Amino acid sequence: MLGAIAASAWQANPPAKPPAAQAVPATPAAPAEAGVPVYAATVVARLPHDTGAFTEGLLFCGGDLYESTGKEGASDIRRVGLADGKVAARARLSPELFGEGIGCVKNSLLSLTWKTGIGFRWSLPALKRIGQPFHYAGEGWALTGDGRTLILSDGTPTLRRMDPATFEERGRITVTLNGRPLAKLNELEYVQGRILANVWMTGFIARIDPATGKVDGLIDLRPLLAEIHNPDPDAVANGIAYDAAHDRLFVTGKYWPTLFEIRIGEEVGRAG
Ligand SMILES: [Ca+2]
Repeated sequence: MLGAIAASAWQANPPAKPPAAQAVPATPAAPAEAGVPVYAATVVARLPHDTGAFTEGLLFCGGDLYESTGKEGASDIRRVGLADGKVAARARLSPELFGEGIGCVKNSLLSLTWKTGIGFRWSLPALKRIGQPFHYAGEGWALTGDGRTLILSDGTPTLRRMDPATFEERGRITVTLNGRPLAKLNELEYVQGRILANVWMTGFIARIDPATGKVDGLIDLRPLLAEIHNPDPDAVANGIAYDAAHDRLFVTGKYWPTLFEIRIGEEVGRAG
């Protein structure tokens, strides 16, 4: 069972204070085995990935795969060949900036920076800077979109909905796992009505219901981490991209040699 391992990671977060209205349950208590299901990541295909990429963002936009990478002095945004993993086009950020996630809006990209509160827009497929920079409060970790708003992670349990045109806040989602706030939500991907989020330093993807913020499943990437066999503690799982046109889901990580196409497989345990 995965419960003991998962619990040690998740319970580092402070317990939630349930609203008063929920203090007296209106329904019988859940069974003792309650806890969100943990699913295997079934590998469909293995494709090459740049082992020099400190992956912070990964997505398809206009049918092409794009990736953003971090680190001051080495941050870039790149169009990547899916089959060969090679960089087909690249835009570099100013060396003082630490690049973070990217989002797709009308065949353009928006990119974040970590602690500098500044973001940029890029034309596709040329990856040329367009328009003025935009600004936001707090840290920038990752972006994804549901077709109406962009969804921003910042390392806290709160995901913010941002206006794709103005980047003003339009709403918030507080993410909880088994009733407790779940922090360190990192790279994001909106897939068929759910938000998938790498949970930094854990080897799990959280599957989040955007209507409630509740995690309704975890995807176990630890076998993939074991396979890539990189002892560097920074080589975490980070990067989820959904190719909606072909219903394909891809994951990778920082400095990983492999981009995995996966399917969400069978339930292998519960996270208590
Ligand atoms: Ca993504």
